[in-house]
Amino acid sequence: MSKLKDKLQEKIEAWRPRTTALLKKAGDVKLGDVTIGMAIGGARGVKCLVTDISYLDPQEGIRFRGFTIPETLQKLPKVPGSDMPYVEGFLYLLLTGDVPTKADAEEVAGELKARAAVPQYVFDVLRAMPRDTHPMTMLSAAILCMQRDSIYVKRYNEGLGKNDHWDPTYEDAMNLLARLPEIGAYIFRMKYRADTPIAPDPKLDWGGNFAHMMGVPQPYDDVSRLYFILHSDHESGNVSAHTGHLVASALSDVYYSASAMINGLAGPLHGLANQEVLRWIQGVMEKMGGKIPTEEEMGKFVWDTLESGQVVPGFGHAVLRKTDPRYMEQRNFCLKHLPNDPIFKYVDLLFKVVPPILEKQGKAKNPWPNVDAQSGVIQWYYGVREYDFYTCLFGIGRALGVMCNIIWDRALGYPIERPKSVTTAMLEEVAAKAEAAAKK
Ligand code: NMX
Ligand code: MLT
Repeated sequence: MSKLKDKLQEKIEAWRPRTTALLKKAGDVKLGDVTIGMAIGGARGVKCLVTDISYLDPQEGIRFRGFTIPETLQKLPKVPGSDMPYVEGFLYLLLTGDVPTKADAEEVAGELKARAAVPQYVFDVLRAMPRDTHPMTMLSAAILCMQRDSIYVKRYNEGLGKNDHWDPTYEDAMNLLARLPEIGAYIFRMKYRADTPIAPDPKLDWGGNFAHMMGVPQPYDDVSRLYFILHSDHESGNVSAHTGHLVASALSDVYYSASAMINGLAGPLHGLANQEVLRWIQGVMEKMGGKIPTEEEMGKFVWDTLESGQVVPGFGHAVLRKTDPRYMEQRNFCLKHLPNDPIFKYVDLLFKVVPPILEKQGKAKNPWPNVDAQSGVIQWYYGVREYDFYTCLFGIGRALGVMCNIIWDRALGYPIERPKSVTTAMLEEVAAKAEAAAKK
């Protein structure tokens, strides 16, 4: 067994009694109420998911295993010669809840390298798709076609005790994570770099190797490490994490789950917003003939977007009620590395102009920017300008969190997810009763 898996087993065995005790002693204790607004409104605010991998506070933003983004970046061991941590060390943190040593991170790096070979049939599937297929469709299909290799399915069919489900899930999850950087970079090079894939370099770490296979020089390796860490997890309720969990709850293996989570991420209200931001900015730039607009001019573009019934991409959030700390971390990166980039100037101008407009319009509950408003500009600056690829980067990062969540779902024996639905007539009846009671 790998050291990480050993450690995880210890953690799981120590954790299980907590879940069992909660269910046994406090299963009937209420967590909150569900209103008609919540039921019609996308289950917003309904507390009915459990995860210990990350927690999102509306005011503070994300904490990974209890650590804020700056704390996470500061505590994790760094790749030699880089400013950024090993993504492998971050995976260790997400899975176990413990901060790894450099040796721990390198051990995980070794484990992932040993699992990294992408089967030839994955490339064959990608090559069989029309070249203008969206890269998220390609990524989803590449993941799905590896389902035939699922160790979980094999072990399940042989007869697997409930307490052991996490073990082959771990094997599948680590195999999938190990292969994702090469699959992502292959799609990029096949589609956008005249079909010139670059072979992996086994000496490099997960993030560094991705940058190498993308063919983008330093400091893109650090950009990749930062990007994957920032996008990894955002508690359980967002569409991608929730989809991964939901599909896995039917005991579908991680390939089915991860492919589905990629499909959810591909929507413009979720991960695809990062390509939409760049598309929107490019449109404004074209209209401005490349010149940086004044605040008034930019304000007019924002109002035009709102008045045409579209959302301003990269702004608003279902949970956050302040600027996303992932936005701030990337903004700090831009201020350090690309302060004079024209697209960064646009993005920064939007930071100034959009929130007061959204407040004035009075619809969005959160007028502040989210992670997607800043992520594209960094990619653009380093030469990755094919913005329909950006959500794949999000997806590769998000797989880290989703895989950790599914392993723990299995470890704690979470059941198949099955919330209850009601009809509109039932809601009307509840509403009428509440109105009558209020009149008494
Ligand atoms: N531009 C214009 N209108 C907005 C925006 C925005 N950026 N954000 C929210 N609204 C509208 C929203 O469409 C809704 O309108 P209506 O009542 O006509 O249906 C109203 O404000 C209330 O929405 P909220 O409750 O504030 O937001 P909700 O929780 O429903 O949705 C988002 C959250 C993130 C989907 C929404 O803010 C949005 O569409 N933002 C733009 C797209 C985006 O940046 N998505 C990426 C989110 C982060 N991620 O990576 O996933
Ligand atoms: C995410 O990272 O998943 C997005 O910010 C969306 C969310 O948390 O709802």
